Amino acid sequence: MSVKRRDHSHELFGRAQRVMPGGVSSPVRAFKGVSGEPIFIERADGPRLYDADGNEYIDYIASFGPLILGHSHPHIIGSLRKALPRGTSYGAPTELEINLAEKITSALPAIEKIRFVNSGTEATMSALRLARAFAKRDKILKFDGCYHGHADMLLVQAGSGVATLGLPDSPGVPKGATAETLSAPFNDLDSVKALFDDFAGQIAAVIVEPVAGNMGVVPPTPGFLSGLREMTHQYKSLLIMDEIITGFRLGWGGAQELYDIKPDLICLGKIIGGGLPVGAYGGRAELMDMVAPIGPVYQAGTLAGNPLAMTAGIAMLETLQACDYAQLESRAKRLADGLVKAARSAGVPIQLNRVGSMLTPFFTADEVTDYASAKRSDTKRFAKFFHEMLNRGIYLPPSQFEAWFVSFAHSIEDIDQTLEAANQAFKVAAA
Ligand code: HOZ
Repeated sequence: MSVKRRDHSHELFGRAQRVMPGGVSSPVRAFKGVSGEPIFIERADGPRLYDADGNEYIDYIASFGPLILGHSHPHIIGSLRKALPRGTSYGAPTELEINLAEKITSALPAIEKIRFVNSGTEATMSALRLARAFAKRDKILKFDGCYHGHADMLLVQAGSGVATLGLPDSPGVPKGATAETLSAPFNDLDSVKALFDDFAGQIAAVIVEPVAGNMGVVPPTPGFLSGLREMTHQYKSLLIMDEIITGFRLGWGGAQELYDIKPDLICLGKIIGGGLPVGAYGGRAELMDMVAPIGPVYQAGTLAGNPLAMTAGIAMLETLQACDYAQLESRAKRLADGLVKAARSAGVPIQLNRVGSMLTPFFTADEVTDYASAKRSDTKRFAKFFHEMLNRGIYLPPSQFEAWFVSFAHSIEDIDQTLEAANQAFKVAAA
């Protein structure tokens, strides 16, 4: 499956750049983190993407996480086909919202009530507004390298595209917007404690990706999440888990079940929309009932609870509920183990971080436990590896600081084909 030419993609990129900044709708996709030009996709099926020149790739982006069943899953596409003739948006409630809300609340007991929004950015922004209103405090605490969307107050030491492009915290964000945002190193409870002591009675909430996925995959060290839970209780602050990536990916109960933590608020997105734009935040009824129209905390959206997104989300969760996450785990482990072996035999030092079906090979010999250690990776070598893989028909996230996602659609043959390519790619990257 070696890739031949990308003339049509090149032509499309030229057109795209004339009318869109960087030719893309979201920065990481522009390949700036690996140089070269983005590939324009025409269609996708199962674990595969097909580009505008007819080249085929085994995909490990999965739309940056949502497509845990692979592309164009028949139940999701079939449900959307049936839903389409009924209209695309009503600006009025539907039974679909109730059905999806019931599915989510039954899977995640910490969510008693949920509000649907259109993106992860909206989910975190709204959850933080609610937390501030509840706690009657203004400060929030996040972690370096975690990314919770692009709301002004959260663009502080952010991961994802900000890390990929090596940007300072964004111009255009007024100082006032981030003045109440504190940031601590991930996995560093002592720093969190110090901030709680320094800003006693001022921190409304701690927001965390339970498994960081936007500086590459960085698992929580044992005791980190439970330590956050204890400390937030002790200081009467809320714990917000951003499960936009991990929700329904690390298991039916997400990271909160895996690590046995009950957060106050949870942010969701990606998988719960089945590949359509969606976000959600939820938690205890006492908290959620502070949201308008019952309570005074305002938050709204024209396309929120969109019937097509709800339909795709329901179909996704219906299918996922019957899936065996152990199978996904074993495929991801096969890939991770094979990558370590291939890198070792090529003499390329890597640090492979993996939790379930999320993984990142960091191009460094040292352990990666936080943003500072992630940034010590050899991003030039990663870029070389990335292009060698791409030319062999393997589509990876175009950044050292994004997660690879294994889906239920990846077969053992797909994984082994990927490893064959990796064997060669590591050898070239070693040079
Ligand atoms: N923040 C997203 C990945 N972590 C970017 C998604 C995209 O570019 O599609």
